[in-house]
Amino acid sequence: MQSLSQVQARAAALVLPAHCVVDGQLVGAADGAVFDNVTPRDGSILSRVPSCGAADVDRAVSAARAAFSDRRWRALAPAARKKALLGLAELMERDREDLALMEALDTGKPISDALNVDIPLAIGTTRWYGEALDKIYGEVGPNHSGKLSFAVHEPLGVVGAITPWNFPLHMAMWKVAPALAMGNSVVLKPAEQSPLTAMRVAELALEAGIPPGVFNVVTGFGETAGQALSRHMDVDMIAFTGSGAVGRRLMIASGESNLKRVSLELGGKSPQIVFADCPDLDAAAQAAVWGIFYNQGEVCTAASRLLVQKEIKESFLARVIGIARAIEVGDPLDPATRFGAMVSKEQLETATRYIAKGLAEGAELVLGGERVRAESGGFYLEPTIFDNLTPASTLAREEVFGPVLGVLTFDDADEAIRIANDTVFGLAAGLWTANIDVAMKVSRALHAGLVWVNGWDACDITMPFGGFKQSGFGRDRSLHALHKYADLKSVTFTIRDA
Ligand code: TXE
Repeated sequence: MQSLSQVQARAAALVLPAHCVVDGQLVGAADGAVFDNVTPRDGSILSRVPSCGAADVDRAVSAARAAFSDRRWRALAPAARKKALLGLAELMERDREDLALMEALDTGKPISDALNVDIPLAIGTTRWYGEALDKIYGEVGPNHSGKLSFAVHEPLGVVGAITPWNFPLHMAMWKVAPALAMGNSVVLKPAEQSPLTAMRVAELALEAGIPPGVFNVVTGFGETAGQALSRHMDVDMIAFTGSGAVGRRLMIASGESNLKRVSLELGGKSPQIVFADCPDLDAAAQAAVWGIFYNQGEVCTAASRLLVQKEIKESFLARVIGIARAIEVGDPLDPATRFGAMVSKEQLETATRYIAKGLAEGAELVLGGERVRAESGGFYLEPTIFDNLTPASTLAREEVFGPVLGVLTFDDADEAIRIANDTVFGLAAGLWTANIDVAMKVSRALHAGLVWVNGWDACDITMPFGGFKQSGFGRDRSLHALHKYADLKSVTFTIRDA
């Protein structure tokens, strides 16, 4: 897929998945309801997708429960489960171009990102947890000789995963892969904006030999399918990535139903701090630009606040603007595009509202701010930069989840820490300095689950990912994520004299 015409030809020939996967069957909603799946590339209808409700969720949960109860997955030898997950990763690899096309069409992200970032990361996640699952040990307690205690990891049962649209398959596999690795059954409800890759991967899971009922996908809206899953009395856990508003509702739903476990990966207002002694201003400027504009700003760790030390502010901002100005907003299917469409009309309107608010509050618009390519029918917004924010500005406090960067300044490390931590969020933060003492002090003082020094978004599947404060709790990635999908059981033998 080297050129736009080649990609378009592939897209035209692509057979899109049209079904949910429940108990190993490809099914529609029980009442036949469907919704229009719109592509933000041009606003056209891409496909029609089952619009599931409570009855469909109930059916999927029953199938998942039956698969858990008869132990068709969890009782398999770890090597056999590992083989199935690695087999799934192989099939995703085989179909990576199709999956990447679905992702670009569903979300408006550039095909090159879908192909080179999203899908490889989803495959890598699946493989990593497949490889890890037979290396998880329990513990033996330090008992006296009359007792032998051990703690074992027991799968929870039925895990409901509710996932977002910004990295649809990648975020889904962050939850599905470790949940399956620990022996659970899963019901995945992908975001209504981007259901296609989840539907296809559930089909591939069957092909890979994961038994029917173990990995189910129900499509539909948050208010219907998502809510039914979150309130279901036979779901043991909800693993969620999305907005804080829905995160709150999930905790209430848990409290009002069966006290199911909840893990939340929510948004952020992540600061990137550039000190005057930054060791590589070019790299920092690239990171300032792509830290916010990658994936059209629709990233939970987006570096939406740029904090620059006063003495280099003008020169550094000029570099940042220079790089950002050269970004061309393009067709997601063009392999040359690095910046595509926003996921939906609603998301475009939200970002546009925030831009208007920034202007009304007196922030200085220094780049972008306009909708572009409107004639295509798609939802495109220019990379946008506001200078001279104050820590109290709306744009310094609320998550836009779009391509809008706000610039603030600081005098010294203490002020940078104060501004950076002055937020209800705590997902990611970064700093650029050549001074090891400053790097140590600031990295330890930042209230964030992820801190990057002299780089942005610089870690991988091996390290835990998740937030402090209102960015949520529970960790995706790394071995820690496996423990989220298991309970610890202590078993104690009393040893009698033989
Ligand atoms: O998210 P929602 P939306 C943030 C970001 C964005 C805002 C709104 O700030 O601007 O959220 O995006 C399901 N019960 N993030 O509206 O609604 C929904 O169907 C159960 C940050 O798309 O949170 C989808 O599958 N489920 C973020 C998922 O929740 C419900 C990624 C996320 O949708 C539900 C996405 C309900 N009542 C948005 N309502 C990140 N942290 O990366 C919705 N859902």
